[in-house]
Amino acid sequence: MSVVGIDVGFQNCYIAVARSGGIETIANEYSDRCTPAWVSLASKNRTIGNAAKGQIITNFKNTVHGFKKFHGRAFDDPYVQGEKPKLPYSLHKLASGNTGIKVRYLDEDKVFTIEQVTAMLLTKLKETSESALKKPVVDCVISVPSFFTDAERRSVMDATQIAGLNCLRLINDTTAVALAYGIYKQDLPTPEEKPRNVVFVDLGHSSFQVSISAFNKGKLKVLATAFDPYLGGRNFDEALVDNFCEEFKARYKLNVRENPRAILRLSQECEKLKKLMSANCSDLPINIECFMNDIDVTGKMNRVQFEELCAPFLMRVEAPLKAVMEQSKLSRDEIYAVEVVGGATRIPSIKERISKFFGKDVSTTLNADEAVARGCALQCAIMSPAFKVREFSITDVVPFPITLRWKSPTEDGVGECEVYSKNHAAPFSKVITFHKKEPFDLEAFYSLPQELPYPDIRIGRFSVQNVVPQPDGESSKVKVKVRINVHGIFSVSSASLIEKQKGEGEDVQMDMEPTVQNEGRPEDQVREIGGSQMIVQDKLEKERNDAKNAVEEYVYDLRDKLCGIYEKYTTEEDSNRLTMMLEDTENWLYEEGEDQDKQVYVDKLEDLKSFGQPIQDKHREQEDRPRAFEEMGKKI
Ligand code: ATP
Ligand code: K
Ligand code: MG
Repeated sequence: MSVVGIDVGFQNCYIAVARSGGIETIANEYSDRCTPAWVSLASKNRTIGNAAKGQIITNFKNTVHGFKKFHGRAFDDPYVQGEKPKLPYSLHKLASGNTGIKVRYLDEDKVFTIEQVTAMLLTKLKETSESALKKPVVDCVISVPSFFTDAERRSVMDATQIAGLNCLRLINDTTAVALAYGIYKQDLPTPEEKPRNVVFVDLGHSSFQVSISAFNKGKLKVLATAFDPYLGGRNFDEALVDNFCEEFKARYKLNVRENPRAILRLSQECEKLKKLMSANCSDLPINIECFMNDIDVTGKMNRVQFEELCAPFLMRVEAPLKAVMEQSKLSRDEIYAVEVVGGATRIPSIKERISKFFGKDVSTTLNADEAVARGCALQCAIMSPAFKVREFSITDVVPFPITLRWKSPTEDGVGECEVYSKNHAAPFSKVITFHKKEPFDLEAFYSLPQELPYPDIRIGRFSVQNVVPQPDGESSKVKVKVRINVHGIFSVSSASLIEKQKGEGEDVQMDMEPTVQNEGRPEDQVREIGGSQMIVQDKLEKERNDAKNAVEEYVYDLRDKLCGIYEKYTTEEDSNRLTMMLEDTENWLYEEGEDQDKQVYVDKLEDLKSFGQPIQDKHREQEDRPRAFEEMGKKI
């Protein structure tokens, strides 16, 4: 069993694994511990992660990034509609009403579901963990933002399935961080003592999350969470981009907005500038050569200007901090520490605002980039029977209150009740008792639309069938079990009819499977292209490329040697003929040989080798001869 934790960020993904030495964050094939959440589709293959990010300028229409918050969202959702004009790739409304992504892949127009795109990314992260652990990886724990709703979580779970992963738990980002913080702490209060309350703040590229956890030895309980699902480092990049677009328009008469490539390059430079600004107060330059119409552009900005420009975003930092404190009912002096993670907490004025609000310095004892992944791996280790790790119990919370409404065809009584209040403990099962004479429907939805990150309040519909009256014609008692599971997903998990027995007899319980009728998410849209087909395609493309490279390498190698070490083993005439052949092959590789099937390259290489090999053999024979003598000489 594998112990792997994955932080799937809006921008950056990290993987932590358990090895004998403990939890370790691992690097990908670029020796980079961060794998960008980018997927690039092309006419021959897909590239994912660092390589995909490298395609952004050349293949921008088919290079997909910033898709994390399309999970479970309707295409008509205001957020999706707001993102659409900013993206270099196209979005597409799926038959289900959900958001799909439209690209050219294998020379065809293709629409991928968001689950498929995330599955591609997860496949890459799976491979990276497999090469680090040198064994297959299936079991893992994956992080999601604490404000992810049922639909978003189900969508992420579908993606893990397509990628062939078995996600043991979807854990909230800030809860993973709390685990990474608490599990090794030796000095936590005993269970009888007052808990230690710690605030965790995660400001990533796309979102802002805050939570308060109460720690005692061996356990953590999340008290409250709050968030601004739309505040992140990207807002600061966008503010800089807007600023320079205007400036370049005025100074260079360039309409940058009309040129997606230019916008992408400017975004990259603005992000760099933003990061530099975290360490410098003075004027910092931005220079882009041949930006548009062969014009080089330059600009500059200092921190004061930056903060002024970003004031509307900086102002939004306080609200979630306030909200989380109010919900926890703690006073500021009951807060032991404020731990900050997430790349964007490096912005000095963000830190200042957090620290000012709590009246204490923020702590940066956790690794700002890797804490979430480490927490995920720790959770996976706890759940794995194969791995010994300190006992640690985690109680999380429900982010949004959930209401259940019931309806029968004829019996009057449409009723509803809130089954989970905000910050209710999770995971958690509840049994609700109904008195019914006939089958009935249950509908679960979020009670407070204004708190949700999107307008769709639906969670699911469930029907409870086979309900009949008691023999005496009275209503039957029906017990329905509802659950928020370890992933934070709601379900009606079982239903049973209690049959009253006459006289002294015990009541008899009859179990019934409630039928799930989840609307808005047809199962079939998820799996129309399995991940494995694409993996095979990638593998074929890699083999094809390798075969082509082998021809190229052979050409260069043999040409070098013909005027070097092979010179005395061939006649001038043969050597000239072969050199000509190599030159032809080289030209061919750039022309019609540029894009051939693997077998064509294999044959070509064989062909060249039939001329090269005899020379190479002769050379080896000569080289080996004196050595053979030497060895014999030694024996004698
Ligand atoms: P999310 O948590 O929203 O899904 P993520 O996990 O991908 O996103 P992080 O990796 O935590 O996000 O943070 C990335 C953000 O942090 C980017 O906006 C990046 O520009 C920003 N960032 C990283 N380093 C710095 C720095 N030194 N100064 C300012 N911003 C920084
Ligand atoms: K991250
Ligand atoms: Mg993050």
